[in-house]
Order: sequence, then C-alpha cells, then structure tokens
Amino acid sequence: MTSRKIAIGALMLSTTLWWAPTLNAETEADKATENLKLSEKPNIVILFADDLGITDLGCYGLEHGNTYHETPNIDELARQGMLFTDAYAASPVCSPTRASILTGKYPARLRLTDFLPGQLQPQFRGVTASQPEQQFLPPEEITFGQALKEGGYATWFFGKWHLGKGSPTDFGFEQEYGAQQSEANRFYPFKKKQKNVSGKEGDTITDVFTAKAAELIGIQRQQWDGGHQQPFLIYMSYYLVHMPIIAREEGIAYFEAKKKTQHWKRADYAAMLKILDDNVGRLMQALKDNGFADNTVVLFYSDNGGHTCTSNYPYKGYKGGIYEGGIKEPLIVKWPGHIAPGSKSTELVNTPDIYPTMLQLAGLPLKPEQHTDGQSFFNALAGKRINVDKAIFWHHPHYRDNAPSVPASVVRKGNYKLIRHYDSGSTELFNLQHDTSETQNISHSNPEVTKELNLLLDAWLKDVDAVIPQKNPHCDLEKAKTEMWGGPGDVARRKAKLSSKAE
Ligand SMILES: [Ca+2]
Repeated sequence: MTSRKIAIGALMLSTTLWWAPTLNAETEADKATENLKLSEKPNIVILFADDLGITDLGCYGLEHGNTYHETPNIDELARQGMLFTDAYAASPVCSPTRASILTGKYPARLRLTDFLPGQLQPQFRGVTASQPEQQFLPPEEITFGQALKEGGYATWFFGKWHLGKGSPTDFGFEQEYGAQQSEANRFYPFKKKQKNVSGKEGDTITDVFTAKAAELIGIQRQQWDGGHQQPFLIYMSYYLVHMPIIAREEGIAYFEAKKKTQHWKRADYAAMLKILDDNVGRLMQALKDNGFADNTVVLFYSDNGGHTCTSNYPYKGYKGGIYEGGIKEPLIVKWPGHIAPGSKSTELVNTPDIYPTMLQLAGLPLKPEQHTDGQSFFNALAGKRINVDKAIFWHHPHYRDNAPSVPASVVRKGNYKLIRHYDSGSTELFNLQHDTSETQNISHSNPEVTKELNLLLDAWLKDVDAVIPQKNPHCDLEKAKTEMWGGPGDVARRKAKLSSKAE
C-alpha cells in the first residue's frame, strides 16, 4: 500500500494537476501508467445496473424533479468522483450492451444486436428484422476480464451474464457468482440455481453478492498484509432493477407514505432501487474497512434505459427503443486522488469505451485489435476534452412492440442525433442541446447536417458489416398483431412449447 501511495505521489508531482493535461491517448502521461508494478495498480470495481433509468438516481434525477427515489450511496459516488452527462449504452437492451462492454466492440460488429435469444415473431412485420445472428458471445473474444487477469488481476464476476452459452469463467473471470438472468432477482431461496452462492431467509440475491464480495475483499486484504499484493477486479453485474419488482414490505410501506412526484411514484420500484443503493453502500464500506477505498476505481453504469415501470423523464422513450430514454445512461467514476470530487464530464462515452479505459487504469497496453470500437476516456477522467469530433452509433434491426422507434440505426455527433427508421423509411434529426426530449424533428430544416450524418452512418454500417433490414415480402400486419411478442399467437405457442417439454 505504501509503495502504491508513493508511486501515485510521484506521478502527481510530475504533472500539473491530477494527470497531465493531455488531449490524446498516445501521450507520455498515458505511457506513465503502463507497466505499473502489480502493487501499484488500482483495484477496479464495476457496478453495472440492469434496466436502471438515468433519472432514477438522485444525482441525475433531482434536477428534473425526482425527489421520490432515494439513492444516497450512488449519489455519494458522484460527490466523490466524476459524473458523465452524455454516456450511452451501445444497445437499448441487455445482451448487446453486455457484449459491447466485455469486448470493446459494437453489437452490430458482433452480430449480437438483440437480447438473447431475441424476439421470435418478427416475420410478418414491414421489414426483415429478425433474431440476432449471433446467439452467444464468440469464444474467440478476449474480454477485458481476460486482459486484466493476464495483467495480474484477480478477476471476480457477480450476477447477470445473459450472453448465451458460456459463462464468465470461460472468458477470463477466475471466479463467478450467480451468472444467471434476472429471474433470480428474488429473495432466498432463489428461484434458479445460482453458482457459488447460498443465502438465508430474508436475503435478496444482491445482498448475498455483496456479502461474498466483501468476504473476497477481506481475504485480499490479508494477502496484501502477508506480502502478496495483487489488485482485483470486481464486475458486479447486478440483477437489479430489472423486472420482476421485488422489495421488502417495510421498504414499500416507507415509500407509500412518502410524497410522490409527477413522474416517479411507484413505491415498490423505489423500494427495489433502494435495495440496489443499500448494496452499493455496503460494498463501498467493505472497501473502506479493508483499507482499499483510496486505491480503488469505482465505476457505475447501466446496460439500457429504464423500463416502463419507472420514468426516464425528461428523456423520451424506454428500454428497447433508441430515443434517449432507451440508451442514455448514468456513468459515474470515482478514484480518490486522481479524479476531482464532484466533477462533471460532457464527453460522449459509449459502452465499448469501457474496455480500453480499463486497460489504461490498470496500467496495461491497449489491445486495439480487440476493442475495435472502444475509445478510452481515461483522459476525460482528468477533466480533459478527449475527442471533440467523436461520433457514436447504434444499429438495432429489431422490433419491440412498446418501442415504435425500432428497427433503426442511429448516429450521434456533437449535439446532433440522427435516427434512420427502417419500418417507416423516415429520418429524424434532433439537436439534443436544445431539445433533450427529442420533440422537434429538424431534418428538413437542416439538410446539410442530415446529409453529413447520413454519410457517417452509411460508412459505419459498412464498416461493421451490419445486417440491414429489407422490405418484407411476407408482410401481413393483421397477422403480425396476433403473432407479435406477447400477442395471443405468441402466448399460445409458448404454452404449447412448455406443455410439450413437461410431457
Ligand atoms: Ca437490461
């Protein structure tokens, strides 16, 4: 620990403030973090929420009137670290975003563009949007878990995997706990078998993960004290706050008695969110109790926008759609002594960017052949502009019946966001600086911007070799109504499948 503090001190003395004021990733300051001794590397804790709406949190929602939810521990991360105002998920649904974080690649490049296994009945819709071609994370992908393990880290995965066959231990995580999908988001005894965890009456699976992580952190402390100074990576892939809504009775009663707001008013959801926040607090306490709080980077993110059981106000839409409510995410990074407390960054960040950023934080060389689409925001953590010309992209060639915004491709550059709708053939352009709620389509009054972004999008779709939806010769919209996901035809088919399994 002492040698680590000396190393940090030397690094800080050699710069003007925090890190060196640099504008690109290939600088002396960046190189200074490469080849750190194992004992000098920070621990890294990724807190990755599921379906959390950005304005669910006090640190993002309070300014929009969310006085109902209570997230003091997550808000505290923002007070101690940096809050990003323009961070995104690479997809409006779970699996593609998760794949993008682990690989540093866009979902379209991976051909893993919908949740797995995907919706099964798009065949009668207007265009040929279908299931994702790729049904699992390709085994040849080297995840950042693998990269950090090879870089000397102990690597621990908790919670939701949702990437088809295979599991975290197949992709570089030494230990895994849970690794199921959100059905397990319940009280003990857990509905589905969870790997390497048990529990007791009254525990949620999230409580169990926190207790296990705290235990591992304690063991790591003992090893440090014994001279074995190995940094650790915790990937805490929470099941919360995905449906089904679970909460303790007393939590629900507390929020029932609290004054509701126009947009945030569900007591059970607020109580479930509080379970997430309590667990973040307990994990931070475990780091502190073991002397790791100062030497640990904590990064908080979510995998897609809030579900319809909450509100993403003032952002339009929900999980599953590509308006801001489906893809705009909370991103908070805390690292005492390195990131200015209470700071904000307006840099455009997307989930593939996590991978190279992790490598730089861990003092490891970049792997550009792997994280093809990720751009490190390491320098943004020092309050610097990193890439003012950066554009980020989405390709979601799938229908979702509560999200009329898909199937679509999207590009955001600067304050402009262009959406190409495949079903209607229409194009929307928004200026997010003046229109955060995406209410005014300005594509016709801004033909030059529209043209530029269309060209950028075309080039990107070609680069990632995206599967573009085509006009569907079997289109039958009446049939589509009964056959759509959750429609009567779909429900009957699922029941038949279940009963044939039972026989
Ligand atoms: Ca999700």
